[in-house]
Amino acid sequence: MAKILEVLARSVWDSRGRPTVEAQVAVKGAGRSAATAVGRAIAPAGASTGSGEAKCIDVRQAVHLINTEVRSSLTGKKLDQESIDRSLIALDGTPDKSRLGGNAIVAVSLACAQAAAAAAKKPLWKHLAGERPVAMPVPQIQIFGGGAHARGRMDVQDLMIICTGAGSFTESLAWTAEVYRAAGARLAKRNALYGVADEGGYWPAFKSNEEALAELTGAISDAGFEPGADVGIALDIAATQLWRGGRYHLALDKRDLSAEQLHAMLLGWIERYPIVSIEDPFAEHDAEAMASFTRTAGGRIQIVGDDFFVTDWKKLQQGKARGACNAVLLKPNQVGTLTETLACWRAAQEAGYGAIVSARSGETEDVSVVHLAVGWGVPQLKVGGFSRSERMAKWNEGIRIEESLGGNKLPYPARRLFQRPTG
Ligand code: 2PG
Ligand code: MG
Repeated sequence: MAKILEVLARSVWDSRGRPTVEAQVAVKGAGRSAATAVGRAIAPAGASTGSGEAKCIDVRQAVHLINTEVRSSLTGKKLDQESIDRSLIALDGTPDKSRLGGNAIVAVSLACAQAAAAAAKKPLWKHLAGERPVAMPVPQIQIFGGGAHARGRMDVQDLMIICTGAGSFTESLAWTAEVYRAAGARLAKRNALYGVADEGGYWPAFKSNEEALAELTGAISDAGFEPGADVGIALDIAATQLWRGGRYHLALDKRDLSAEQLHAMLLGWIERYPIVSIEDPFAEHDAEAMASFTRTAGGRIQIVGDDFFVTDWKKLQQGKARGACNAVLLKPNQVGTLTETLACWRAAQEAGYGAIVSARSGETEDVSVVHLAVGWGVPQLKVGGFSRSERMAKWNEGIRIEESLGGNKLPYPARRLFQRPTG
């Protein structure tokens, strides 16, 4: 097994122009004549974060700690992901990763995986998959951005599409391009096009949250697709952000809703629009509302826990026991290490939950998340919208991976995952 020669870190810039941590790990393969290899990874950053997430620390401090403590602890160690991640957790020594920082830890953990793949002369997805056959994940792609990613211009954070009828990852992107263009044309016609939000979806000026759903459904039709059959809608309500004094505050709609009222509103939306997935429909602490909504709507649509699970396998098991959600968002920086992210994906499989590997609203050119989804066999991928190069770099990496697989892959899972019962 390869050994770690050096670990170093630097401060680089993310898609919001904020500093973030890049880690670089140099390794030497087994055997005297083995060459050295280098892996790099950059920590992303969320804007709508769950309170249970690994805590990020000041970037200068994180870089300093990697260049000192982490370097001396990992140099000379075997490049075994689980034991590296165990060392990082032990070295940090806190329950929320607040000493070394979630940002330092995720950058080092991922850079080690990239270094291992480079030493094996394989792309990361192949290094992770080994001999297992893989499928391409189904993208959730943002068309309109709101919430914390567009200064609260609309309350719902992500209005996304899932090309449920597409036959491949590459075809999903081609369909998305049509819908994205059609949505832009609709907004321009109404003078409601205000540029793009943090994740590359349009920053819209709608009069109500529901108007955004109607416009998105219209854009799907304008692009020549049948809403529901070809292209479905996925929402991230990010409801933790809406919680004010015991109610859900919808500023655009000038309404304060109880959990029961929000439940009824979402059911109405599911009736009227081709919604196939809703993420964080209730706040992170509102397990009862989440379970009740899952009982009512979970047979028809995907209900995803993001802030609600924070990629923590224990929280997922508790959620399963209460009947809350039927899918989980997997964000490596939410929990800190790759090993813990993988543990959550394994717990999801055991629980019969769906899963989506997700990027963050603050991103970079780092495309590792695409490789994690393919290599681990996670069936869905969410990396934001259809503009801004930190997003497009990831979609384009998926195209390259799909092309490299040729005929040697498992069936594309879109239709299997999202076939809605008819009638
Ligand atoms: C989310 C993510 C991505 P953030 O809530 O799912 O859309 O946002 O990275 O700001 O938490
Ligand atoms: Mg979310």
